[in-house]
Amino acid sequence: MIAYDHLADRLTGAGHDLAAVERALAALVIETPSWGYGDSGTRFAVYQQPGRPRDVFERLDDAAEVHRLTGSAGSVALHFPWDHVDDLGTLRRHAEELGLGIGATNVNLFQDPDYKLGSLTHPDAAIRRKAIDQLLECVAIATALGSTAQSLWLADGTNYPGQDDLTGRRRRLVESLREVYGAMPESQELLVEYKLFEPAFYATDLADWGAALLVCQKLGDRARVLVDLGHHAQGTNVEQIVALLAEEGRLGGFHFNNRKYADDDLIVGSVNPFELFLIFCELAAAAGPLPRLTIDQAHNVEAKVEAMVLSVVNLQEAYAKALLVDRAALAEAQERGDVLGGHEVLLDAYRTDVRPLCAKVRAEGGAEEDPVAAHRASGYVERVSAERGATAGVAGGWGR
Ligand code: RM4
Ligand code: MN
Ligand code: MN
Repeated sequence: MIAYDHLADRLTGAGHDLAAVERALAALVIETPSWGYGDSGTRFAVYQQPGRPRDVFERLDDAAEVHRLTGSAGSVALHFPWDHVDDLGTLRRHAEELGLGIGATNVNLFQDPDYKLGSLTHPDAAIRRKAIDQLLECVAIATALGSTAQSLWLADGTNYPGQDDLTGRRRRLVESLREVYGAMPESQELLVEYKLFEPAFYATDLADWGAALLVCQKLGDRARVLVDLGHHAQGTNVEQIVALLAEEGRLGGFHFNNRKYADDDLIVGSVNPFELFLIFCELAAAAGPLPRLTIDQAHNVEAKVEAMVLSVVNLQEAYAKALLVDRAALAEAQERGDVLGGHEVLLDAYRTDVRPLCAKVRAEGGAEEDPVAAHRASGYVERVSAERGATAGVAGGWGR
């Protein structure tokens, strides 16, 4: 606690309302992805990990462990049909018993062979019908589970100029989504994700935030854009996109991860922690509550629960630093036209070692001061490895 007391003295002395910062930090809710606990890999190989969950119930068990350690991961995003169960009531109860909420419902429109040339934009009306029906089924699943968001990422796109009509695909997309949006209950929002490329390599149907935003504006107020940190061109200023969407009231949320090259799904904050901090600076500055914050990482060689724990810790620290930005000093420097003054205000917050603060908030909330060390010492992986055994052919992710 010496480190905390020292930090608290310094921050209080600098005029920060430490209690308010701690309250905001304690209220942080991160959704972790069910698909991040199961098998995943690259197109070259899928490596099975010891203790890998065998079904969605065990994926939720792993998510509960991440929440127990960090205190901020109390919600789980699901992916269908990867998380398909015959009885949704049992799944909902299992989550409740673990103290978890159900986050966004994600639809998988990218693995059925029928979707090879697209789903909601497919040139064949019968395939579009199938994709729309699948989305409508997800709306019903979300309702049964008490989920308040449909999260949509489309793999739709073309590989060659001339393969399909770009305007036609756009029209089909809007028409398909209008039907889905029209069927969604008021309690659900539609999150529209975009991605520059992959699996399509010529033209992705929802390639950027502008394309996603236009669709949302056509649909209605409950359609908002979802920003995945791995889905932009190199060098894109993501925090500026965040500021713009927030200002327009169309920032639906995030898929957090980090990347070096493309959609690498690395631990959030591991490669570019400064970008993560700047994103949280925009979130902390925007009016209203935080948008939906979801981790979207499917790890290949990292230990999955530990990687998720570290991701949540990195998010907590980025948020804590953003809460420590001296907003008055920042505004004053900007007003003065002091180019480096504002920059230095941000750097001062970014360079603050917030680990003792985050540790204290976690401990007060019943979680762990050092979640990664506690996880390693807990024997969790060894225990679930013994319980779950090495089962081949487990569904629920890329490995299936
Ligand atoms: C995509 C995208 C989606 C996720 C799938 C598994 O690249 O990020 O959000 O559901 O991967
Ligand atoms: Mn994503
Ligand atoms: Mn992705």
